[in-house]
Amino acid sequence: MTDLPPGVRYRPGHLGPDAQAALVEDIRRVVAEAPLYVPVMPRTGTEMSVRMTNCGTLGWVTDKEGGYRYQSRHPVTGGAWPPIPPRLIALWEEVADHAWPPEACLVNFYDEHARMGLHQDRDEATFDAPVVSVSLGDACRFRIGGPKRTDRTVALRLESGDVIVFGGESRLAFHGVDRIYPGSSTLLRNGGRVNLTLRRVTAPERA
Ligand code: MD3
Ligand code: FE
Repeated sequence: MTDLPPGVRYRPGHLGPDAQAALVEDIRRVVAEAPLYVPVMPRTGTEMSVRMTNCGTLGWVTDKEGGYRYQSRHPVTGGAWPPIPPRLIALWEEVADHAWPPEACLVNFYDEHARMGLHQDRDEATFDAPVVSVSLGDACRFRIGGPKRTDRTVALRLESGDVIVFGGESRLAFHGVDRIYPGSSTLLRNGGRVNLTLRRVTAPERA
């Protein structure tokens, strides 16, 4: 097995078929209220190939003028994000090993051509909490390295139902999605891959 960076807790097949199907129904309801939109890179205005939406009190968005940020409203509809479905809150409580609840759940949809370049997640005000990732639908080749862009990377095939927790020193690791494996899952009727990331965005205030 590939050696993963310290701080990564990989749980292949953590979600069984029924749990995966239930999450897909939850996400269909989220997307009905907060439609997938086309995120655009800061400054260049280049469209990303991944389609995105969010649930939670805060959602991650990007556009040409405003750049990468969290905000409480959908950039297209202007409505508040729908709440994080209870079964995702329960999953966080089960695997995150963190005292505070997630504030954001980013929903990434990949069609067969979509990918995500190597990047760090550092738009959050605290890195104390881990990021919890859930893969649904078609498999992908996921790549993760270290805290420097030039660090050696390892690739991993993520399958539907896999859950990964990125905590500790892996929280600032560079990572990306090289490719989707079309037709590798029948979970989504029209194919593609959904990735959910549960995150803490703000630092909890001290008592
Ligand atoms: C490691 N998403 O949304 S999930 C992202 O599959 C993102 O959609 C990918 O990278 C996807 O930012 C990868 C795995 C993941 C997510 C967040 C991380 C790995 C991470 C944050 C820190 C370190
Ligand atoms: Fe990321």
